[in-house]
Amino acid sequence: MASEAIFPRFINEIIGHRFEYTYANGWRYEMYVKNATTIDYLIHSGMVGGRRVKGQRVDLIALKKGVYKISWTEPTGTSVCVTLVPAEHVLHGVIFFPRWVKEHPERTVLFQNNHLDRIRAYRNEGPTYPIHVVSEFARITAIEYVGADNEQVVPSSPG
Ligand code: FER
Repeated sequence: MASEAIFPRFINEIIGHRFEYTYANGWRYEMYVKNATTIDYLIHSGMVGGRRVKGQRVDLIALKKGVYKISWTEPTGTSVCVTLVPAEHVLHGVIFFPRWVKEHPERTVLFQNNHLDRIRAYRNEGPTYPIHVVSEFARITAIEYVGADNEQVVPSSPG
């Protein structure tokens, strides 16, 4: 991918970090950048508060030193694009929720890794449209370096 060729070395500066942040709408999230292609995360509050995901594949790029963009599509069909400027404790997220998640957010509030077949069945059932777009800035309230590929940062859960 062309974007990876521009600032490959800067990507190493975000890998292994855990971020806590609160969107302007009050939604509180925690994201661990596990490696160059993977995040784990917890959603503490908001429309899908209580949701937990390990091993989400993402596209991670650096626009320049200190400015990162992480984009992905969930098994739910939800797509997310988060731009982070850690040094300024700020990020911006755009979340594109399929209609079924907007109508039944509780169906996605679980430790997703234990329920992938059910989640994919919901996704395939839909409805997908109209997409519910949430575009918000967030304040980063905590940054911690915990190292790459650390499975303890976002632990598995029975739920
Ligand atoms: C984020 C915004 C949205 C994020 C995750 C999501 C880990 C995921 C939403 C969903 O799965 O419904 O900043 O960070």
